[in-house]
Amino acid sequence: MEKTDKKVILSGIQPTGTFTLGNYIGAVKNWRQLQEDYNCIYMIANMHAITVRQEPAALRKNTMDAVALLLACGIDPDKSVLFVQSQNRCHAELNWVLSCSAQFGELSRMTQFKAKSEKHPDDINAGLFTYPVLMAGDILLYQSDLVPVGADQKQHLELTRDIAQRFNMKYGDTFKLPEPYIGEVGARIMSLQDPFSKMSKSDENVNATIFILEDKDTIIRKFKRAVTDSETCVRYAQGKDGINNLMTIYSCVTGKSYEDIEREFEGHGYGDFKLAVGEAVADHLQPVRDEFARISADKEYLKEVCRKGAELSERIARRTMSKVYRKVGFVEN
Ligand code: ATP
Ligand code: LTN
Repeated sequence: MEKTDKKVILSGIQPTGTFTLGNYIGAVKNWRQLQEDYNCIYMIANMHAITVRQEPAALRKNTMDAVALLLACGIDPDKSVLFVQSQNRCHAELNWVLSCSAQFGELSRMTQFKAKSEKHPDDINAGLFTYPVLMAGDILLYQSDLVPVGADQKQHLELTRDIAQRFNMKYGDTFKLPEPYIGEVGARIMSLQDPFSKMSKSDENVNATIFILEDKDTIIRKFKRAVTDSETCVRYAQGKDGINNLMTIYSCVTGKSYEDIEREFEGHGYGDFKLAVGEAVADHLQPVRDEFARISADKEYLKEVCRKGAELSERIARRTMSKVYRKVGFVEN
């Protein structure tokens, strides 16, 4: 880490449960590859997670499981900085300063805020509203060049740039403006039960979501039940949202193009195709399951990874934080 000729990548994931195939394809799978060419910083966003109600013991367990899962997915703590957000206090500090630049109007326009407030009408807390400010701070603390996320986070990145630009105008050049890094294929994996909504950890219908630690039989069963259409031909086309989603998933885990897939299943029905997708996904995820079982048993190792990650990340973030405090006119300690 910290070779200055490489660009800086930062991304985060919330410890709100086992990762889904959407998280894996849309985010984590790319994170592993990016480690080779960039200075990567990956964060478990546990401060974001409490914007919706969490059971404390479950949050604690999910946080350590998320660290183990990222390691199992190939994030290497010797190549990247891997840390837990709450263990580096710069995130809370920058959040406050930036919240005095972010505008009520722009935060009101965030679609994730609208969706989550509809989903939790009894707990529309201020943290849910200012969630994107905390996220802007995560990114700006590391002077990040690129932020790999799924398509659902694009609006938050645009807001991050707006906040950074406004701060730079007001106080002088402080933050680098980050660019989103959104893969073309797989940026939005859809629910297996409703191809118009994204696959999500918190979907109430268990058949809608593939969790990456599920066993092969469960994965195949869920794919067999996936919603498709009334045709029988496997092809990527408008109006075939269910099949398009399955083709995207198959393409992401096998590396085959849509044309290859259409050719492979010419003359076959949806049943054969769904089975093939289920098998390919389960086989692709098998090493992750094995690694997770191995790594999550070693609690001391996990704690050590977190300790080292917290120290390294705070060392980098503190530089920006000191600059910010100076710029806004806070007196020095
Ligand atoms: P929740 O359902 O609890 O809101 P989530 O599944 O959206 O959570 P996050 O931790 O918010 O998960 O997101 C982690 C990363 O996974 C982000 O980069 C996000 O863009 C990406 N991601 C989430 N869902 C999908 C999806 N269905 N397809 C592609 N990428 C996704
Ligand atoms: N909100 C993000 C998680 C997240 C994040 C970040 C992603 C928190 N901080 C900083 C990229 C950069 C999500 O994926 N739902």
